[in-house]
Amino acid sequence: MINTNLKNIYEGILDGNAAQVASGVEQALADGIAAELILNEGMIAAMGEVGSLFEEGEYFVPEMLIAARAMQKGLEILKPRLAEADVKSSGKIAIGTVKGDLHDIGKNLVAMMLEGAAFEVIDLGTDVTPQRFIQVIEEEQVQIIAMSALLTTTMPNMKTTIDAIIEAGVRDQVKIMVGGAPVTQAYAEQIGADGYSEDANRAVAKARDLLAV
Ligand code: B1M
Repeated sequence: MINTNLKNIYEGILDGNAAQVASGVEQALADGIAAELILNEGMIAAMGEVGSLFEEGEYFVPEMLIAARAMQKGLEILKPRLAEADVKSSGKIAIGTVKGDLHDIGKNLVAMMLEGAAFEVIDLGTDVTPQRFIQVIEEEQVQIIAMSALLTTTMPNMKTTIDAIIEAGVRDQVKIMVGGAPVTQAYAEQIGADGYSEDANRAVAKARDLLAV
């Protein structure tokens, strides 16, 4: 840990202390630490540790939940710094966490970075049904459907959604991108997605790639 503020952010997330995370992020930005470093070294690293503590039986769902709230608080402050604000729209994307899955931090991060790269983003939230994805294709003429999943048990709902999109006859109207901790390039190919990315930055590059912008 290279800096006291990053340490405060990291520990604030582990303790679920949103106020400590907020002040840590503000102070780190004031000290000139790059937003991406704060995100990766302070916040994402801490959530990784929260996951490990959960696996080891040291943390339970309530601890994960308050850690997630503390991270969201920090992300709100970081958001304007992560967005590099282009003027021209790069394209229209609907993003959501698939049915049965309530994890939204990674999805929010991807949405934030896409907005920062001037994509118009429709955030469908969590636990998004295949029908909702189809509705947004039909009603909003989005160019990309972006799906996130954090659970091995909900990952198959990406395939269910793609199958439903094909069934609805709208598959050729959109590109489909997938991501989330258990998702891989091989899985994306297996279920017929057009693109996969392992993190939010690469999601922006992939979206640009898919729309050739
Ligand atoms: Co849960 N959870 N959780 N959880 N949770 C995990 C995912 C888990 C790995 C923890 C563990 O065991 N180590 C485990 C899953 C195991 C598995 O499936 N193999 C797990 C479990 C088991 C559960 C429950 C089942 C626990 C229970 O109830 N017994 C339950 C399920 C609820 C449900 O969804 N139905 C549950 C609940 C929760 C909370 C609600 C308490 C909370 C979520 C709060 C919220 O999101 N608002 C929570 C949390 C916080 C976690 C961990 C600790 C952190 C997740 C996170 O936010 N990471 C997680 C452990 C871990 O990940 N180490 C865990 C930070 C975030 C920035 O990373 O989301 O991976 P991530 O996003 C990354 C990339 O994946 C990528 O970009 C982001 C970074 O740049 N990415 C995309 C994500 N989406 C993308 C989409 C793209 C491209 C890239 O294109 C479309």
